Amino acid sequence: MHPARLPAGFEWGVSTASYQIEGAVREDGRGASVWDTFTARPGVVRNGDTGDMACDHYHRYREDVGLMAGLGLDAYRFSLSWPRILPEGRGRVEPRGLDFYDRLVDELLAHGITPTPTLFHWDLPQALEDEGGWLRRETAEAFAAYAGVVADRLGDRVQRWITLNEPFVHLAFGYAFGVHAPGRALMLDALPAAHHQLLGHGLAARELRARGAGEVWIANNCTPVRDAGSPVAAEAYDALHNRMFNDPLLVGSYPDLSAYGVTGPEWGGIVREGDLELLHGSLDGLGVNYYNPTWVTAPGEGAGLPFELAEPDKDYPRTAFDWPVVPEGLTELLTGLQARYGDALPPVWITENGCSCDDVVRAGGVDDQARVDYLAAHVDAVGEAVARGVDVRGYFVWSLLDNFEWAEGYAQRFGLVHVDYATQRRTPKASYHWYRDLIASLR
Ligand code: GBH
Repeated sequence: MHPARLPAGFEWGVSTASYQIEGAVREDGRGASVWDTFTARPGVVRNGDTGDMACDHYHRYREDVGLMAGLGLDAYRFSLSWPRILPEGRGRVEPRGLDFYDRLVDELLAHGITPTPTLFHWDLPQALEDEGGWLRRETAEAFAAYAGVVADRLGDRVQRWITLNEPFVHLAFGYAFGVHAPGRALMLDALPAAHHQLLGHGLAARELRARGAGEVWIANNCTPVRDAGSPVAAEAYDALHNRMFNDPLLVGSYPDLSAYGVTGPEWGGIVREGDLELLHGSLDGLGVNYYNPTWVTAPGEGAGLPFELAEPDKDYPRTAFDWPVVPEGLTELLTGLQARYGDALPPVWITENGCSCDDVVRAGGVDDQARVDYLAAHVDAVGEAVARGVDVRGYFVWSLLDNFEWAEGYAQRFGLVHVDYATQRRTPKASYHWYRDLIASLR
């Protein structure tokens, strides 16, 4: 650890997302989301798990904020369930949905924790999906109206907003491969969902700013790309995963995908006049979600994509999810962003980082030494990036609690706090105590 390398005022946080923790999916007038629909389909989520109950955070948020206070956190990143607030996606507002987030924000502020809400973490109102979801421009407009409704209610106490979580992962898993909701397998025909999400970000940023709502960030999943046999394929992957979601916001253009035989979102009038101007410069902060690098090689015959994912070149340790553990990848990622975007790169927050482990539950507590090692090494990697001149302002662990891990259901656990789903009992793990001590040692 090199805590001295982290600037004064560096923020420590944790992240969660609405569908993954809240439960209460049919309470207080909440409308259905695409994840309610998707999890009702047989065979798409491990063990048939759903978010119906999840961590029951909707009813236990006070206890959960207490756990955050015990960590000594500066900030909490959570997401708002759009269909709790607008059950049909637009139009009629459900006041009980807004009331929940109002209470949560007040509880956080009472403990000195800065609320850092994300407006969209993948749980689109089903009513909007029925109209075509993010494949349609109208969804971006509905998103902006939703942002305005939320800012009108919370903007007096919330001063930073994250518009979208990982538009790349939502595009790829939800629309291109169909392993997440809404379960569409459109491959490259999914690309309009990239632009419409980003447009939603831009339109929402405008609504937020019109209400004097403080800072606007996005949380992009970023990965350093490693060439495992084809430099062109590696470049193509970097363009699709990273640059497609950072370039329009930071330099005002999409990467040239035609170089890789891909028709970009410019195609067929998806990107309209004025869109790129709206996106360019729309960020006050860049949220970076980092898990691991990606190894890429040339596509096989008829693959339909300009790359193929490859195995790592070395025997890296693996998480319980089998993801390679490569902390230096985070330093490489951050210095790479700085090198690519220079002065156009706003301050960066690591808005997610963490791992799933084979936690050992004992009478006296939960042993998750692998998570402690993972987090310590990644915090150190952030320190190294700061030492090399990258303006990183904070670090959020994914996640506070074990929770609904999308297609893996409850099988993968990412929490600093163990959740016994049968009783909803929360038990802080060794990593919780480690994080608390780290934060305290840097005060
Ligand atoms: C995030 O997505 C989400 O924002 C969050 O909701 C989720 O719970 C959390 O991370 C944990 O999954 O095939 O070995 O190269 C993360 C997106 C996409 C990151 C898959 C890691 C592949 C690892 N992830 N990726 S590997």
